[in-house]
Amino acid sequence: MANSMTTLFVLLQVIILAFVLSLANGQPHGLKIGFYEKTCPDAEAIVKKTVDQVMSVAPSLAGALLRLHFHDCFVRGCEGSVLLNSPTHQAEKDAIPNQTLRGFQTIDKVKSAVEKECPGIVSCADVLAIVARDVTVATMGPFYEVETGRRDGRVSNITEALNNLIPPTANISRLKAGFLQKGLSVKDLVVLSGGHTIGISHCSSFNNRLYNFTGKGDTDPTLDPEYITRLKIACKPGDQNSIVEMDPGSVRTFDGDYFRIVDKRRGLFQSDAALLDDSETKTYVELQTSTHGYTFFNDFGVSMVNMGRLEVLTGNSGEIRKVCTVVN
Ligand code: HEM
Ligand SMILES: *[C@@H]1O[C@H](CO)[C@@H](O)[C@H](O)[C@H]1NC(C)=O
Ligand SMILES: *[C@@H]1O[C@H](CO)[C@@H](O)[C@H](O)[C@H]1NC(C)=O
Ligand SMILES: *[C@@H]1O[C@H](CO)[C@@H](O)[C@H](O)[C@H]1NC(C)=O
Ligand SMILES: CC(=O)N[C@H]1CO[C@H](CO)[C@@H](O)[C@@H]1O
Repeated sequence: MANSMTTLFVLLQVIILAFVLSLANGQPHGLKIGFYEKTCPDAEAIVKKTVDQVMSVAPSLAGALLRLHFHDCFVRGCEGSVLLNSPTHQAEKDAIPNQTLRGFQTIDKVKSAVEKECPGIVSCADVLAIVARDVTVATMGPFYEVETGRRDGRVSNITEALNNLIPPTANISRLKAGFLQKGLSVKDLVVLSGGHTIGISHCSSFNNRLYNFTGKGDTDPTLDPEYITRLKIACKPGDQNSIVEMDPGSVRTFDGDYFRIVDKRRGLFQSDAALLDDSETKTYVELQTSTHGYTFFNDFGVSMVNMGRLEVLTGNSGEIRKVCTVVN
């Protein structure tokens, strides 16, 4: 009796030790680099090949594809729910912030290519994460290893998208709260905002800053007046649909320009300009404009991995969707 108690006790200690070690390894989320090494060794190569093909004919999709991973992760975690169609128009896709999402067909194309090689193995959530990295690299941004092993969710809810996606009108407290609520840091906020170095925006996302900022027909005083004049040419009053480049002139190059732009008070959204309203984010922005303090490329990979861990489904949770737009 005493003997078996001792055995049990030792066993318990071993289990606790193993658990503590697994935490120390930084893998409590259950993801790892090279998750498909044995089950689908070419998965990442197939994704990259398809992304490169798409980039060669439609380079303007780079930004859209990076943004999809962000919108996926912030609503219910990185589990592919942003991709689901809803016959009743109540899915995340149907929410206002998602009406400007693009690139869904590219994800379907990548997923089909992967399915052809290894049916039912690679999740749509992982496809989004790998594609986000590959478009970053394709636009000359940093390479970082993507952790994989995510599984796909079965729910997509319009209200959750509205509640979790931060609007471009957000001030710094709202931005910080939105990221902290997800377990991401203020540094992740400023670093990941640098994703706005590629891609476009519709006038609807910042029109208020140009024409009727406080309801008095005024402009946003924090936006460079010369830049306002330029933006007004591209975006007439009430214009929702025209598009502008967020990093004019290098919209297809992933570089550190974003921080120079924000520093010059030419960040397109209030949420970009807001990064100058907090000492930590402001210091980061300013450091990135100098050569000695430039760490953005490294930081971006780290923060993307952090974002890619949000509320992931692993093990036996969720499923591996066959087609990304519908649950199995
Ligand atoms: C911090 C909060 C954020 C806000 C408020 C925000 C807001 C926006 C808005 C309003 C647009 C323009 C949509 C349109 O009108 O077409 C946009 C585009 C974009 N965002 Fe963000 N964003 C945020 C964070 C991020 C993050 C974390 C990433 C990725 C790391 C990201 C990557 C992009 C990219 C690449 C585009 C260009 C999309 C395209 O070319 O279609 N954003 N964002
Ligand atoms: C969607 O999410 C909201 C907010 O969390 C919740 O109140 C609502 O019941 C959900 N809708 C469905 C259909 O599950
Ligand atoms: C920031 O925005 C939130 C709502 O999004 C508002 O409650 C808060 O008062 C604002 N803070 C400042 C300092 O303007
Ligand atoms: C500006 O906003 C105010 C208050 O919301 C509104 O009454 C007014 O009609 C708007 N002006 C224009 C030109 O849209
Ligand atoms: C990309 C996408 O699915 N956009 C949808 C956003 O929501 C509107 C309104 O529900 C739909 O018409 C769009 O197709």
